[in-house]
Amino acid sequence: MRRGNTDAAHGSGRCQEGLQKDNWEGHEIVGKRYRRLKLIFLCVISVCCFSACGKSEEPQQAREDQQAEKETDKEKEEPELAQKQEEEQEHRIPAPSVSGRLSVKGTQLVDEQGEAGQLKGISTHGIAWFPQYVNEELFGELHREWDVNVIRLAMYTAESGGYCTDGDKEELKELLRRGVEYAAVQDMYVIVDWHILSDNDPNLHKAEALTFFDEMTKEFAGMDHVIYEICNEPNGGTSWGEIKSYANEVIPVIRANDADAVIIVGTPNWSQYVNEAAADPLVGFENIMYTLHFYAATHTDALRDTMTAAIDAGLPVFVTEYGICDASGSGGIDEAQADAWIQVMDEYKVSCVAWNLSNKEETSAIFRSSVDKVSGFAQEDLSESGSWLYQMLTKQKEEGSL
Ligand code: IDC
Repeated sequence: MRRGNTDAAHGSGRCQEGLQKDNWEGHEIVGKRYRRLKLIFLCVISVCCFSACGKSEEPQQAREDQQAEKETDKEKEEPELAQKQEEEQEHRIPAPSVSGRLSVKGTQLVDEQGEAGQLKGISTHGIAWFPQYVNEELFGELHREWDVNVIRLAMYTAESGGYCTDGDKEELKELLRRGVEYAAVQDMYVIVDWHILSDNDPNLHKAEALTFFDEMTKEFAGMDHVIYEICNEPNGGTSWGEIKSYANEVIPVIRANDADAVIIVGTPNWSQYVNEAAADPLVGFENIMYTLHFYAATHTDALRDTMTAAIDAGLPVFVTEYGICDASGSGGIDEAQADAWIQVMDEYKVSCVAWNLSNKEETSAIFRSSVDKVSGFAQEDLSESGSWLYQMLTKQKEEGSL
């Protein structure tokens, strides 16, 4: 307020001064001043007009820029959105960096946000026999190019080179450590599989299992991407009761070191009788899932029905091993049955892991037996099982390329 008044007073004083100079010189001075004032006035007006014009163009320009930006964003977002929708439709858990530690809610495997989803991946062959495929390049390639988000490390407990028979325990544990580390670096989940098979009953090597899981879970505690499978395939008449009694001893050992990692428990008859587990599940533990295995050329509707009935009855099922050939791991492929299995697993959001990551001369191996490389695979390096798996995982039904 005060400042305005002072300015006004100054202005009127200057005017009076100019009008008092009534002579030629005075006229001249007044004329000069008048011209100068006119010039200043014109300058001010043109500056104002110019800036006003500029200003009026600015929002227009900004609007156009914003629009263009929005359109580029939209263009960028559209494929991202489509991809997200596709993923949502597919129920795939992307990776540990996105989904964090997994847990079990009802019958479902869920991510850290509680969203249910599937893991899809590949199992190694016995790591004692095919250690060369436990390598970081290959794991990275499987994640990036095959959309694999889980690797299963199969460690046989019996057979030749088995952990509880004549295998080199330290070497085997070292392979597991490396596999767990490579999976972490390559942003995938990993299953540590105590692969009983010819040893039929997990109780046979229970003492060693207890020591092994105690040691491993101490080392891997706090690693969110590690999942434990405590007995691959009980068989040879091993009952659910016997498996339960083994699980009731092994699970507390794991829980003492890792309070909430997902633990997968095998079921009778080569992990097929999930109905028995559904009728009498383990009690008192969280984050437990139950194993079902199938080989599509052998196991068809009847086993699919057993699986869906068990899930419908409330059992969380994880298919930690399957093949699209017969149960020997060889023989012919049944693609129609394989597709029927995938369809029902997708429908029920059942996670699944294909057997096996090797070039062994058997149908279930995903690499051709003539191919010795251990990473950098191309389409022509894949066996029939490998091609099917690659196309299924990457959703390319036509000839895909690596
Ligand atoms: C098979 C391998 C084969 C190996 C054999 C050892 O493919 O090369 O000689 O084990 O006995 C399973 C088992 C899995 C089998 C697989 C195929 O979990 O170890 O691997 N299979 O027979 N259950 C059903 C089939």
